[in-house]
Amino acid sequence: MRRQILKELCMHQGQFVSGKQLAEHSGISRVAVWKHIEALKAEGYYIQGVSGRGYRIEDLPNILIPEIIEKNLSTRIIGRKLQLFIEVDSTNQVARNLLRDNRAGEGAVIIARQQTGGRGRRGRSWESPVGGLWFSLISRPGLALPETALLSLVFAVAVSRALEKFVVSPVQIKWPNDVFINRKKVAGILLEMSGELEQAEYLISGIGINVNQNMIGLGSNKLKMATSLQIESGQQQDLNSVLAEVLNRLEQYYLCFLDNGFPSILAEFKDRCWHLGQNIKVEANNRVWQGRNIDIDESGSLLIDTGQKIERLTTGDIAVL
Ligand code: BT5
Repeated sequence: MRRQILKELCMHQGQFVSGKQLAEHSGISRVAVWKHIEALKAEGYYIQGVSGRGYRIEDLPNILIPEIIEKNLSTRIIGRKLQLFIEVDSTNQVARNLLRDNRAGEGAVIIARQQTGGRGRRGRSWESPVGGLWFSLISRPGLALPETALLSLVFAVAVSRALEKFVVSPVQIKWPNDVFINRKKVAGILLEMSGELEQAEYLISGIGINVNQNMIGLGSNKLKMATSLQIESGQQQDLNSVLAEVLNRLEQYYLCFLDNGFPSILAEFKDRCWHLGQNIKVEANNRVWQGRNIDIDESGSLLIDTGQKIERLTTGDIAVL
């Protein structure tokens, strides 16, 4: 019922909708409508109530409405089942719980307005306030684990391609899967999988995108190297449109990868990598390598020429020197 009221307010963006109309359309009393409105406000929605006029929703860009997202989807699999949560610890954890209970189908997407315990790679944390897109995609690509892991690079390309629609600057990638605009991180990807080496049982792809956070929202001191679509484009973006665009691109690249393999996407990956050809430092497994990043190969590995030999790395954190 609460979602129905929210949807009606969103459909009349910027206009007042009377309590009477909301009550009639939902089949409940006006007092019950008022109670739902109060609950929505407590969830963080900005709803203005003026006596004699009704209710009006503000700050529409930050409201996720599954029906609006679905309207903009051109996918067959990804996002056809969307589950929206107000607040969770981590959407990857919710996805894991759903899989444990056998309640998650292929292509299911779990989104949260905010996360209290958003996770990055290697135990790092991920800031996830209201205004960003925090979601996890469940899939079963039916590939061996090493091939499945390549999807983190594939998805970095898909997210970059999608975000390019909302900014003028190029959207670039830092290997293996960080998405950057003007050398600042706008999105991150965390892949979690389970299964046998020969075949992954399932894959949870957690994707976090900074959309409508400003410098303060990004916690300017804490995240000096972060940016958002709002900062880069100078305007707020509609979360529903951004998510739909991202899901459409994820499916496009996912299917291309399943049909043609990683080589079909590698050229675009390399084009978007701003550290290719540069001197870099890579930290992985408590070791540090330094040298020129000469290539990224068909297995998604990073090649660096250290001066003594060519090192081939499968994981690590890059800093450009
Ligand atoms: C990542 O880790 O970049 C993966 C982030 C994945 C987040 C999504 S949100 C939905 C799903 N549910 C989850 O719980 N997670 C996924 P990593 O490469 O380890 O980067 C983490 C580092 O990025 C942190 O140590 C910070 O320095 C920085 N960071 C944290 N929050 C950020 C933000 N919102 N924007 C940019 N940088 C951030």
